[in-house]
Amino acid sequence: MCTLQEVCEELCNIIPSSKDKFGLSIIDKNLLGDACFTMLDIAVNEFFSSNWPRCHHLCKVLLDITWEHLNTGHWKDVAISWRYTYTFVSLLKAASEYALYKIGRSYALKEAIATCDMGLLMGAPVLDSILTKVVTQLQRLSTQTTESHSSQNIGPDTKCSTNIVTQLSDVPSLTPEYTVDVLQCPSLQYFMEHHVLAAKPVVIAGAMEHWPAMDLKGPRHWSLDYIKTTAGCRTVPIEVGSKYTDESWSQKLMTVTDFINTYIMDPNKQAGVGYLAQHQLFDQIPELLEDVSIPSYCGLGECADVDINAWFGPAGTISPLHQDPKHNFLCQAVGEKYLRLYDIKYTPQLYPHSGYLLCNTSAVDVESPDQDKHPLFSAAPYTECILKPGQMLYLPPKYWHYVRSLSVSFSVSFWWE
Ligand SMILES: O=C(O)CCC(=O)C(=O)O
Repeated sequence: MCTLQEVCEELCNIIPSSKDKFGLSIIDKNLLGDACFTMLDIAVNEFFSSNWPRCHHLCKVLLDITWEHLNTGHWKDVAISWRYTYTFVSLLKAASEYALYKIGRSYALKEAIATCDMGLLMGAPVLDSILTKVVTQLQRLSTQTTESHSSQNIGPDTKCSTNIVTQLSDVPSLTPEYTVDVLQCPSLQYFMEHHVLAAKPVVIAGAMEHWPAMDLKGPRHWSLDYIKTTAGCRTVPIEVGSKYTDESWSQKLMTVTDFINTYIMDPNKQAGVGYLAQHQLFDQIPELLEDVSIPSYCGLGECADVDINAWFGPAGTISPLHQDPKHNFLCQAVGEKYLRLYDIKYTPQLYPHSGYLLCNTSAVDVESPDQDKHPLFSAAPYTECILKPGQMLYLPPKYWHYVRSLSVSFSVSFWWE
């Protein structure tokens, strides 16, 4: 038997201690309907009675029902109450799984971590982002268990750190007069005047040297072992296919370790190209945020919010020519990327897709354009660069950019306003 008190203590007492502190009142009862809300109410009662198998079973049913609502119509039209429900139920299910793990179901700890990740990916934050806190603690407990097992089995010194192999492939030759300027840590004032106000891209070098992720000898250097240890058991969305405009492109959920083994380590690319792209990994795993640093230039923005996204993948990932609404620093932590850039004034020569969803994306295959379909494209002036580790590219809002990785690569983008 594992009591509610034990579960709550091991999860750092962050789970509310009684039903009335649970905060279910933010859910619109009418929207959920009587049957669904009653089932949720019973699941909470079972949770507070430490009836783990029953609570777990009800949560599975509730997540199935909620999943249907989350996947009907456009994501932006999904009522927030369904997303709150998904988060609350994920929390109950993860805590029940932890209790089941404590009474002998050894795989249930991994399940609890995956349950929290699904809640983080599909739900909406409740109770002061409780799922992030719970999963951080579950991950800590899981790492302690793994470490105690591996020290029993192989001893502490047998672990070696696998640096990410960043061999380059298909490197394009750049035309010197088209290459983007590279500046060594310009002053804020110079950067503001010559790049932000002039809406002109620039590569900044020497401004990422203090990142723990970049410190080859430090404990937080982004080796494969480090990424697996810090994030390996976490579930993330992976884009599969060479680019998101292809018919065969799809998305799937997998753990970071499975992603690395399948798409980064396999030199034959049997599974095709997989890309952990535009994912708010640092919100999901706040520990990783300690490895990077928001570029000080973002302080020039009027709004303090900065959207941080991870872009981790093998050589050959392609982000088709597209534009984003905010200022961007694309920071290269591992490996190299080729970028082709077009000023917004050349938009008519770039053939944006028609239709709401892809109107920020060009229909042109930048490195192999179809002259018949897109005759104006080849005359559009552009600049280009190969972004190297430790360099960050500034992109003004709406500036068109095409990105192809030349090696295994990990970039972090900072979008600011
Ligand atoms: O690195 C990539 O593949 C794309 C990055 C990008 O489009 C961005 O940061 O806005």
